[in-house]
Amino acid sequence: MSALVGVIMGSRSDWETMSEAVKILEQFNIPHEVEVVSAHRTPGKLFQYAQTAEERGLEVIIAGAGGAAHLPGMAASETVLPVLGVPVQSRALNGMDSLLSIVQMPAGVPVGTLSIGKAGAANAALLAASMLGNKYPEIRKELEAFRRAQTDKVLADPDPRVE
Ligand code: RP5
Repeated sequence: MSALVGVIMGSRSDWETMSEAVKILEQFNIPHEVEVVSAHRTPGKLFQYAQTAEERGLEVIIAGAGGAAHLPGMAASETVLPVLGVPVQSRALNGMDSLLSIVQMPAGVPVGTLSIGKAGAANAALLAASMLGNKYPEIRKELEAFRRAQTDKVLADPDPRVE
């Protein structure tokens, strides 16, 4: 099966964060592709990526970027596929710059913005699984099993004093 989720990021330096999304996609056996696509350094590639995403079979795009993080918004401007934005934790401003750049889209071109950093990346993949689960029952099953296991783990070990 061709990739259903496209994971893009502004720089190789974003990989440490975005690999958390890819781990979940792998765990759920969701076909995906991963690529560095920069809004500032490779704008032509970004437009081509977003313009061809749907015809190539992608159903969701996860885009992570840091600093002046235009990647998710610019990708969303060139496709009607859902775009999930992950604000990468920048060194200078701790990711507040990334968050505000991604979340404050003007009405008309939405980006589903997740939280800053690794938790946001993991949640972007879980949200992608949730969207795809409406159409692909096997992905829905993986997501349900993940949530069940998470709940069982907490319930099985409720005393925080015991290591
Ligand atoms: C953004 O600039 C990238 O998404 C990255 O988070 C940030 C810094 O990039 P590098 O200078 O580390 O390549 O475009």
